[in-house]
Amino acid sequence: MPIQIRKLDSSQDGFQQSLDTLLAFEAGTDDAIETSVAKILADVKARGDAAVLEYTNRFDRIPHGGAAEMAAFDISQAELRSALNGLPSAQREALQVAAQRIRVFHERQRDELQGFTYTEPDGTVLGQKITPLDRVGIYVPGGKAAYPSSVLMNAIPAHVAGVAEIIMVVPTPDGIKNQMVLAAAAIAGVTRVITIGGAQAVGALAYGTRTIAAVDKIVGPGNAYVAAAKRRVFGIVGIDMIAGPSEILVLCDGSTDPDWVAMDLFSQAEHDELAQAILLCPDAQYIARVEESIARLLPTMPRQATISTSLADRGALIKVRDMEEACAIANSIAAEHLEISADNPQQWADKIRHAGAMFLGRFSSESLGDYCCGPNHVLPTSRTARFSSPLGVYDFQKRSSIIHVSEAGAQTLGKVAATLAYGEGLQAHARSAELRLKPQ
Ligand code: HSO
Ligand code: ZN
Repeated sequence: MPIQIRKLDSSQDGFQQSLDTLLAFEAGTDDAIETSVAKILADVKARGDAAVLEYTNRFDRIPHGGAAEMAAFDISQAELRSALNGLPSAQREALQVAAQRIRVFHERQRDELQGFTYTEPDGTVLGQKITPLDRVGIYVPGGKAAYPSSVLMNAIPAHVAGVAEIIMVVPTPDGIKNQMVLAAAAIAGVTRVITIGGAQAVGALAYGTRTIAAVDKIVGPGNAYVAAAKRRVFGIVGIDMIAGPSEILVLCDGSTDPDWVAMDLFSQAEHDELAQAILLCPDAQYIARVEESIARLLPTMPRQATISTSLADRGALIKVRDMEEACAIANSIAAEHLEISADNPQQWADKIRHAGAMFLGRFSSESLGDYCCGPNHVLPTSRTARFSSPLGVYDFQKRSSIIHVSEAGAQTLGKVAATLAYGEGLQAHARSAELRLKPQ
């Protein structure tokens, strides 16, 4: 069966329009979901634990007639530890290596983000102080998209930032716990794990209940209900981002083993039917070889149904004039992940302004970054890399301005402030500044 993936050529008429159509993606808002999320949130706000209990027992089908107490949904630190110790040693060690590398990268990020002060000649001191958030909530999906790697990627930056309390929520439909997710929580420095999920968990974290303290920010991916709930509680708490489907853009000079490129495209396509995998290459013959690799390798993939839908609906193999043009197109796509599979990748990376993460050279497969290189795998999707950044330590910190005016400083600044305040018609402002002026 010939593989369905669209082929485009940048030199052909209508290319720009085809590209625009390919990239157009808007997460639809569903009225039914919005209505039900609004109701759940209001209920959790009004009735707290009782509502969380009811929704959890109903949606996650908790066995034995339903837990009667919120405490039954807590997973103890001892259980987290035993999940870690119970893993096959290869898995345990892989998680530990990944966690350590993610920690090292994020510690570097923290160290780059120090506050500052400076002193003016009259003794006035100005500065910026960085403080970690007090308490954050990490949402971890249950079921199909329960990724232990995402537990590490969300919790470690929070821990490195110095957040005192990291509360993880993870639904356990039918009471089934994902041991690797619990093990990742044990490694990442999560303070408390609660087996609740959905909009009710987001509500509990945002408003607080008798047994769950309200957090300051909620991060982590989730289904449409969780995304809708995060949007609604934004403002009461901070949120990270609303992540869209995964994307990979491979920019290849035509000399990488085509099987490698095909598998890299699959690696994101296998996440989701809506994921997007695109190749940009100046060599038409090479594109034909990648197509051949795709056709040969696809039937070997357990997730071939998801991959082929993703490739057929949202994928593309694009012939470009040259690598220069490939970079220009890559900038307009602003992909979540950009692989530059070429000799001397740095010369092309220098031209890239918009990408969530750049993978340089033929050996940097995106999958390595998804798990264990160290940089975060929570990245801006759906072209938002034009204005936003990977999840990082900075998402778990905030800044306060420091202003310490000397007596001499108050004399010069007082006159400036008073003049501007009178201009704005704000007498109290003006006089507050003037009271500190010494009589002439
Ligand atoms: N590629 C995903 C992250 C992930 N991959 C988790 C495997 N596990 C983010 O776009
Ligand atoms: Zn991935």
